[in-house]
Amino acid sequence: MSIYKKIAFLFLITMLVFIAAACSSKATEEEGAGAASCAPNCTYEDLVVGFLQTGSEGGWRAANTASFKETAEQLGLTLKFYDSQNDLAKQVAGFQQFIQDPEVNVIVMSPLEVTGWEQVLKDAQAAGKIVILSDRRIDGFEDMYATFVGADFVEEGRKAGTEMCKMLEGSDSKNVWELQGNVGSAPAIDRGTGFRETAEEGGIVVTKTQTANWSISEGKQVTEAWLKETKDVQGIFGQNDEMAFGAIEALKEAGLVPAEDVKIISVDATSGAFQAMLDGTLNVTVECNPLLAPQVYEAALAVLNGETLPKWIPSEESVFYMDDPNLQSIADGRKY
Ligand code: GYE
Repeated sequence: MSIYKKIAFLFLITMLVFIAAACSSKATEEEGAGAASCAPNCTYEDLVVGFLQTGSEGGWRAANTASFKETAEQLGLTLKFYDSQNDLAKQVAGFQQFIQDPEVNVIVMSPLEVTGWEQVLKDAQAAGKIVILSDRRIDGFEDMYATFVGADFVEEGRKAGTEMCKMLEGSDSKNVWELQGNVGSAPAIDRGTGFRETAEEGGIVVTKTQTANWSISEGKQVTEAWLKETKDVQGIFGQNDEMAFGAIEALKEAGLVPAEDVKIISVDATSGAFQAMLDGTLNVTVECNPLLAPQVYEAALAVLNGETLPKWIPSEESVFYMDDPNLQSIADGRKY
């Protein structure tokens, strides 16, 4: 074969390789952040998940983090775990880090706040990264993430309001104090909205409300400060278990009997809440399920294989009561 024919042949082969490469990357771009080259037969081994956790603010978060780490191991997928230390700027920086990471094909985020995500979502889409929200929603930009796996926080608030109405039925005054989660977060905003929706129907007045950042110590400090002003309170709504535990301590030190003199409702239903109910200091806990990883990873694999999912995949939840005769056996059967 003449040298010219060899050159022409080599040139032809090179062109074909380039065209093939352009086609495949073009396919992924066209499908946007979705189907990977292994689609539709990707398996969990093909998943490399960059997970942006909020931080480590309590029992619920610890169970949620364990769910992601343990389930990743069980399924054989690669998990890159990023602790945002409850700092929004750190969470955004972690997001950018995963966008730059060529190995990561799915970014899962538990957003600290509902706003501030436009630019990184655009960058993730441009980089062909699949984005899934876990545990907490954001405001808008639904076309920029594949799905949200998590609870209906408004409904959790409604459940708490309904239970507080039942307990304060017949009470002359119905003054309730609310301990909120971190300002700007979906659970803090939505649980407050839902609680007022049903509580006000029962004549409840939320006379004091303030963030205690999901923590026992701040829940105690805030309640102590309020008790110095007045003891005219008939109920306390802790937007999570830890803040309610803080309020319980403050009430005891102020000589009031928690769950009797003042009715107390929390959200999460962690093992600590069951212990408080068994101790007779917490009346009701509204469950918020932290074991979200199996649903999140299932969604991630489906999108990696090119499927389109509903924008919200709700988690299953209940309500638990101090005066439930089966409380001990329920508590014994809990995973968190
Ligand atoms: O209720 C609280 C945690 O995002 C649902 O965050 C979660 C909340 C949970 O700090 O305990």
